[in-house]
Amino acid sequence: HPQRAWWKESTVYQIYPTSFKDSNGDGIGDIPGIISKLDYIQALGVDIVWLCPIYKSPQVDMGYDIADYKAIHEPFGKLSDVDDLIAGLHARGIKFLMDLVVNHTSDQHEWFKSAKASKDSPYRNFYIWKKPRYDAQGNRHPPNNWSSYFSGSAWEYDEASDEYYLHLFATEQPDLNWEYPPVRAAVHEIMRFWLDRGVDGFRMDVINLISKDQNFPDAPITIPGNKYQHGSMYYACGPRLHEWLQEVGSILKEYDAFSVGEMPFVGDCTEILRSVGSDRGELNMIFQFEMVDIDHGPSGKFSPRKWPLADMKSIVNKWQTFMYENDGWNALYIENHDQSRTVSRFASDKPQLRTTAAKMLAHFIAFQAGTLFVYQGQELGMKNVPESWPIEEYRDLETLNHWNELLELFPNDIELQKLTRTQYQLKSRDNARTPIQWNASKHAGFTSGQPWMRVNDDYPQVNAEAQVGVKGSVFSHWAEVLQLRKEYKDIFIYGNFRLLTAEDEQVFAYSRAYEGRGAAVVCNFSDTDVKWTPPAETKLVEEAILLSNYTGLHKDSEGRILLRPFESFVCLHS
Ligand code: ISL
Ligand code: CA
Repeated sequence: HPQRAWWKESTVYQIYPTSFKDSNGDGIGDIPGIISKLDYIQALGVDIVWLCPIYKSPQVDMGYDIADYKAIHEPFGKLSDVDDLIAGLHARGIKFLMDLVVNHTSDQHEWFKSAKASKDSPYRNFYIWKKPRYDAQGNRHPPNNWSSYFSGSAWEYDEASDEYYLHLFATEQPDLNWEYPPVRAAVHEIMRFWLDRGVDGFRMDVINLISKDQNFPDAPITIPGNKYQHGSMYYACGPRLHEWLQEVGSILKEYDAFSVGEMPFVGDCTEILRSVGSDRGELNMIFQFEMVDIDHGPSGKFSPRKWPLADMKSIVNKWQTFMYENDGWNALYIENHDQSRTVSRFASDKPQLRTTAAKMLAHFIAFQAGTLFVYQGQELGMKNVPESWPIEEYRDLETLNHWNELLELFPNDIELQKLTRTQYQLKSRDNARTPIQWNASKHAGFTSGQPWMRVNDDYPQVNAEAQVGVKGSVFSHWAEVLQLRKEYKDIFIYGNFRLLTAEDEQVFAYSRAYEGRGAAVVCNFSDTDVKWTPPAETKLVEEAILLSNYTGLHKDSEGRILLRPFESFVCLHS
C-alpha cells in the first residue's frame, strides 16, 4: 500500500481570484471577496485552497507575469488581506497554497528592467540572452526556431544590446536563467518569505521548463508550414531539472509544505516519477497533461480531434497503475483556469442533461487514486461560454493572439475561421474564466459594478444560491463525493486501481480495492441508454450503492445493467 500522508487525503479547491467574488464594485474579484465566501468553501468540504497568482503584475497573462513576488496586485488587496485570508482558512482547518511562477517573470519586474537597461547590470544574467543569427542575405533571425506558446517566436529582439531574450510564453514573460545561481537563491528566498508568512505550500507553474538545453538547438519540424516549432524536447524536464527540484524540495520539507508542479509536454511516467517518487525529495505530485490534451488536433489545441473513450481509459489506467506500483502520487484534475468546462467538453451541457453529466464527471475523477483538485465553478456544473458570444467577449491572450495570427495568415479562409471559432468555444481558456455565478441577480451577484468579463448567460438557472443546501444539486453532490472519499479513504485514497472495461466506447468503469474491500465506479459517458455487463467477479447490487446520479439500479433478466444517459454510480463490492 502507498504510505499514508495528509496531503494524499486532501482535496484542493482552486480559486481564480479575478473571477471569484468582487467586494468593492470595481468589477474585479479580490481577496476580501474570497474571505466573504469562506463558509461556502468550507461547506463544500475541501481541505486546501489554492489561489492563482495574486502578486503585483501588469496582468498581461492574468498574473502569471509577476512584477514583484512580495507585493499584492493592488485590485486584489494588500498583504494584510492575505494574512486575514490565511487566518480565516486556518480557523476552518483549511490550508493555503500560493501559485509560484518562477520559470519567468513579467518584463515589468525590477530584475528584467535592470537586465534590459544594460549588459553590465548585475541582473543581466537573470535572463537568457543570445546573439542573432544571420542568413546568407544578411537578414537577422532569432537564435533558434522555437515557438512561443502564445504565438510567434520564443525570442524577442532587444535593439539596444543587439541580443534576443527568451520567452516561452508572452513577449512580456521573459524566462529566468536558472543556470545562474543567484536566480535560484532568489527563488528560495521568495519561497521562505511566503512559508514564513503562513503559506502551506505551492503550486509551481510550468516547473519542468526551468532547465533548458544550453546548446539551444533548433526544434524539428512537427507542424509543417509553421515558421516556428515546438522546442519542448529541449527544455521540458531538461538536464538539471532534478538537481534544482531537490534544492526546492529540501526547503519544502523543512516546512512540511505541500507541493504540486505543473508539467506540460511529458507523457513519460518514468520521467515524472523522478519528480514525485517518495524517495526523491522533490515534489509531492504533478499535473500531467495527457488527459486534458486528449482533444487537441494535429496542429495544436485549436485544431479539432475526435477522441475515443478508449484513449481516455488508457491514459487514466497508465497513470493510475504506474504511480501505485512505483510509490509515486497523482494529482487528479479535469478542470482549471487553462481548461474549459468539462460538462461542455467531455459530456453535455444541454439544460436537461447538465446536472446529471456534472455529477457523472465528478464520480469519474474524484474516486481515482490521487489528490483531488476542484476548480471554482466545477462544483456548480458551470458550462462553457455560449456559442453566440462574439470574439470581443474573449479576454485571454492565448485565444486573441491565435485569432489575430489566423486572420493575418488566412484572411479569406472563412471556413477555417468558422471552424476555429467553434474550437475556441470548446477549448479556449476564457470558458473557465467567466465570473462565478453566486445568485440570480444582475451579473450573478459577482459584482455590484461592471464585471471585467461577461458573466455566462445561464446564471439565472445555474448559481450557488440555487444549489447550496439543495438536495440533488451539483454542489450538494460534490459535497457528498468529498465526504465519501474521506469515509472510505482506505479504498479511495490508498486502494489499487483496476479498469473494468477497456474496450467499451460508452461506459468508463473502474474499481478501487483495499485488502479485499472494494468499490466500483461506473460512468456512462454517452447521452443514450446503454446496456453494460460488469465483469463476472464484480457483483453490483442496488443495496451497496453509495452514491448515484439517478435512483435505483436497472438490470435486465440477463444481469446486464441498463444505464441511462450519463448515469453514474459508486457501488461497494467484495
Ligand atoms: O493553457 C495552455 C495553452 O493551451 C497551456 O499550454 C499552458 O500555457 C501551460 O499549461 C502553462 O500554463 C501555466 O503557465 C502559463 C499561464 O498562462 C497559465 O495560466 C499557467 O497555468 C504561463 O505562465
Ligand atoms: Ca474588486
